[in-house]
Amino acid sequence: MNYDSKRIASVLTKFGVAYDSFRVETFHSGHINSTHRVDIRCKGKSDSFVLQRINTYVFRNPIGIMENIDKVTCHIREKLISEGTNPEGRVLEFLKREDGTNYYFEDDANFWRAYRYIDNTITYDQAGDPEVLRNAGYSFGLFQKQLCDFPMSELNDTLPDFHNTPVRMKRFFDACEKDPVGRRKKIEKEIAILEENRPIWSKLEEGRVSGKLPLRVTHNDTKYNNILIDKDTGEAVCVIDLDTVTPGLCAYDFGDAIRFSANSAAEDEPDLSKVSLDLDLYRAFAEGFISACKDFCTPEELDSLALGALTMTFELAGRFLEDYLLGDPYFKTLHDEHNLERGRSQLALALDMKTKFDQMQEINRGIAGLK
Ligand code: GN1
Ligand code: MG
Repeated sequence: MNYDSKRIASVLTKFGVAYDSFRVETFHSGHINSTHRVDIRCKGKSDSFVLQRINTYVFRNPIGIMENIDKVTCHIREKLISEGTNPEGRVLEFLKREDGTNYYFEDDANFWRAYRYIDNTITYDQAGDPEVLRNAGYSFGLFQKQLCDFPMSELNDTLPDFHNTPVRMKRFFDACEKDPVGRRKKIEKEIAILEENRPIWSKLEEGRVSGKLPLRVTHNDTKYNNILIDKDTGEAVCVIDLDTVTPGLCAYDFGDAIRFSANSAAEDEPDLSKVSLDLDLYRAFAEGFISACKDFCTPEELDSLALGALTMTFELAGRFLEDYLLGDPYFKTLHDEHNLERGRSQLALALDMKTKFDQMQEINRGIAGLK
């Protein structure tokens, strides 16, 4: 659904923001929610906000999500203050309405939230500079560190099994069986590859079930464009897109970030010869992430991070291909075969990672100081 600028800006008034004039810019990089930057002028002063309409097909319990976000952002803010850091621009600040809620539930299709825009920042869809990626790795690791004493039981379980790869793959194989829109014939090869690699993509979940890998509060959607980078210094200042914050494994965050940011091509690159794991980018992210995590993570966790990258990449291949089989109800697509291209591209990346797995492990062990 498209909304005109006037309608978007008018939602801000529900959050107590008044204006004389406004300008709206829509962001297109997220695959799920609709995101708009709204710049306002009021009595000669300027201010900027980000307004989002939550996809309630994907997020079935948006109030539960906003409660989680409120708790998690408060925890991080308090932590920053106690360390003597000014939290402004370091953690998202959601606007509250008169009744204290941080959302505006207009109707089932229109669930809105707003937060303060953080000035002088940018997001990247692809990693160029390893130094900036190292900073991003550090900030995603720090995010887990800031939350490592958060009482996990206080979080609503808004996305059960979000990164439970075997459960995700079962949904994919079920969709293959049903083949509701007749697309299966295009992906027989991909189905066979995913089946063959079952022992690999099942392993991380086995570590969770056995208790070898502990649950932590994780972000779960650590794409490079989910972190705000300072335009001048390249410092990664604030983690955004907190919808998926739930208990998870440290390796999910490391893995999903690598899948996206250490890929030599875009997530949906159709020319598979361009898709590979760039080990320099891998190392840069790993250096940042592991330096923030190594004090609170167990050696087993640190040793599971490379497997996390492989697992998250197989998982996303399965998720995109499942969405393709179902007729694209979940991810926003630009054309009919977009999810097919994304799925194939992720699978090519996973297969390349498989050939580099020993090098990935060695890099991580070196940084973490493991034998
Ligand atoms: C979605 O909304 P966005 O683009 O940050 C998805 C992630 C996927 C990602 C793939 C809630 O994230 O899980 O990894 O697309 N978010 C949800 O690009 O499903
Ligand atoms: Mg997201």
